[in-house]
Amino acid sequence: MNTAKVLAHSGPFGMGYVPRSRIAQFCDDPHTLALIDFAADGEAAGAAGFVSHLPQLDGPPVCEYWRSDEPVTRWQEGDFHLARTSEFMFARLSLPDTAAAERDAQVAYAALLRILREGEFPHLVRVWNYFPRINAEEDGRERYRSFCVGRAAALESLDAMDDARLPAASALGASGGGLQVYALAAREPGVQIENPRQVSAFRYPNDYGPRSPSFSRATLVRWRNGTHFYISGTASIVGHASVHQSLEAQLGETLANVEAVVAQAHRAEGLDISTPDALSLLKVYVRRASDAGTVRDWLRARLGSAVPMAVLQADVCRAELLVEIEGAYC
Ligand code: 3EB
Repeated sequence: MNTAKVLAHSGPFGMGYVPRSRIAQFCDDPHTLALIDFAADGEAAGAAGFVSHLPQLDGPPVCEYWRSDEPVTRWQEGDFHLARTSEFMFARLSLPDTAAAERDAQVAYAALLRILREGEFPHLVRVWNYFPRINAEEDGRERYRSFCVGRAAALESLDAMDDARLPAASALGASGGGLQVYALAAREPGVQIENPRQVSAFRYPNDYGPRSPSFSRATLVRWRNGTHFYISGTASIVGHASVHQSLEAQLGETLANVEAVVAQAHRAEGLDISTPDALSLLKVYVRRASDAGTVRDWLRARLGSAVPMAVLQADVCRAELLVEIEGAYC
């Protein structure tokens, strides 16, 4: 397989999807930064592999593959699996499943920040958060809202709650595992990009939970050899309100939001792409598995066939939302 082409990129690493049947060759390659198997039967073995419990719904099975130009140094610290190069650090953590979403988030973020600071990569630029039963009630509150409380408490206690430094993020409900967090961190902060169509999530009113979600809509990172752009999970939200009930209308609004954030980065920071069809990677989360084909066809009709895409089953963090899209340019 021509991974050079699959992972054509600028900056210190590339991201792409590779057929699951071909991952053996990457498992213990020192350039493999991350190998993410979405399915639960855990083929992504090797030091860099892990399973995200987000079943893939479209096409032949793929794994998400991150390849570093520099060989990575890998180690473990407590529950954390860590990898670094001279320029960035990648951390991941899986906790056991619990009935304590708030505490888990607090523990995970406090430990994550400490480890990143010790490693001298104190600035989170992109974070993924997955945990089961995200919309279920626990101690009288939706688990997602409790997660937001715990995350905010940890960031605050470590003096990392500066709005302008919050990373891009995704937070979705998985079909198994406990809290899983994986994160990319840098020596310098990324440039936060917000979406002019949406209220910043860190300013959501408390109708959506006692602590607003601690993330930015996107971050732009100027690495030594090129710029990356990381777009948070993006849904059918205008202002701070969820809009539309139908899948197609939600898709339209979601894509308009992704377009807006790419255009904003182009305008404000000179990102060299201005539309989402030029992204390097899209990940699409659908709540109902039966929507996968419709969503894929709808997106292909608008974005063409160039952008690599995977459609995964996941619960979006507001119960009324059916679809969420994240992306990266690298
Ligand atoms: C939203 O726009 C949809 O809590 O980390 C998207 C991305 C969402 C990240 C998070 C939540 C998070 O509010 C939900």
